[in-house]
Amino acid sequence: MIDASFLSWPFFEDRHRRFAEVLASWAEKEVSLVVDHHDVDASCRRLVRRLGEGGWLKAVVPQAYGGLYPAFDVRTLCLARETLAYRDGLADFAFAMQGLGTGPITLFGSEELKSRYLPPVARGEAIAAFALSEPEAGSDVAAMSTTATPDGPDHVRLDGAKTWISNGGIADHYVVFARSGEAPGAKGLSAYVVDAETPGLTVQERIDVIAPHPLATLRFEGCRLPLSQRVGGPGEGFKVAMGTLDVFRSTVGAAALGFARRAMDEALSHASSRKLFGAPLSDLQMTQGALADMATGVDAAALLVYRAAWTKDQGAERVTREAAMAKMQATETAQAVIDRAMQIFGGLGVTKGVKVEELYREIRALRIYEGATEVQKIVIARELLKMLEGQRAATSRTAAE
Ligand code: COS
Repeated sequence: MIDASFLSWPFFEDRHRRFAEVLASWAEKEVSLVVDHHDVDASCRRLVRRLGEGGWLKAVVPQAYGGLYPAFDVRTLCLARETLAYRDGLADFAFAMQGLGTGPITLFGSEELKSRYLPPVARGEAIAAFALSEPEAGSDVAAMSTTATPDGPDHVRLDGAKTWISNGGIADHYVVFARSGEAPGAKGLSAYVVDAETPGLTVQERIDVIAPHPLATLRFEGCRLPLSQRVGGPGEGFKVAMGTLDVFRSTVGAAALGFARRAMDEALSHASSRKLFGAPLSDLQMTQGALADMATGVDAAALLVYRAAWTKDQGAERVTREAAMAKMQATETAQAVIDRAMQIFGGLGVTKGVKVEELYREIRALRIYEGATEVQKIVIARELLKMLEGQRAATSRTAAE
């Protein structure tokens, strides 16, 4: 990475700086040995195993279950995703899904679920997944229609479909959200851990996307589960989903930063070596303007990502607004930075096999998954309006006293 000066920012401690440096050199050596973009299933299985053997997946679970720290250290998660994404999109994906796929268990699961599911994930011996989206409910989570119906005193049965499920088809277990019916809308959902081999769960279809990774539609037909598989209380599924996304949305921003920094570095080295009109491309002021805009955008996005991560690590109960800002700004900026890098590369930039072409495909989904940019705008505006409401209520209380 040409400019790693952000590591000296006060958001970080020395343990973070060491983590990022050692992971960067590990990834430089290891990732290309195991990644084959033409076989994403095998690549992700190998990546999870290698990340586990390297000890890197300890960052996604708490210390008591084989992890690094007593609770999530969001700065470590962000640095891991940024560093891995800089190297390769699939490496970031494999790491991120181990975290998102067990995040609900870490944050809301019973002791029994934690001890059963977290240690193998930290060792890279089990693959995790998070199944929230449905064909008719992606952004509008409360509209989901997969049902969890009581089946005897201690069981539920799941019926419905989940789609765009990352690691669908290769995961060993899924955290699945379903309508359990305690109340209408957001208050009537619950979350369950479903083992991949549970009868009634099938992979209906694999989905191919512009930056391929394991992705599928899952079908649940009379999929019977003991209630002990529920994550959190009955009707708490929406809170479980949103609480998990509050942690992981900042990390999506971090992955976008990794892609953007790589595009920046590719553009810088190309612009300084490619000759045009008898001089390096980087001598042209238009190129310099582009590089300056790219670098400034990257730093601004990084400040928002690490502000959100630091705020959570300082003990904030919710970082809904900060995480939404970080995710939105970093993914949108990364898309623009990569696009400009491609422009600097010219015809070479759109050529298959060239890194900026890969980055151009890799970044696109990040503006959509874990809450599209438009959803982040709704979340940010609602949080601001809530603050105003709180302030008005406080003012009228003071006036009444
Ligand atoms: N943490 C804890 N609780 C939260 C929360 C959070 N981050 N966000 C909302 N809640 C609570 C609310 O406080 C509310 O409870 P109260 O009524 O007791 O106040 C309840 O959950 C319902 O919230 P809200 O009214 O905001 O629900 P909506 O259905 O209107 O939510 C959005 C709308 C768009 C915010 C939500 O559906 C969302 O984030 N969608 C995107 C989901 C997503 O990321 N999809 C991609 C799939 S993962 S790849």
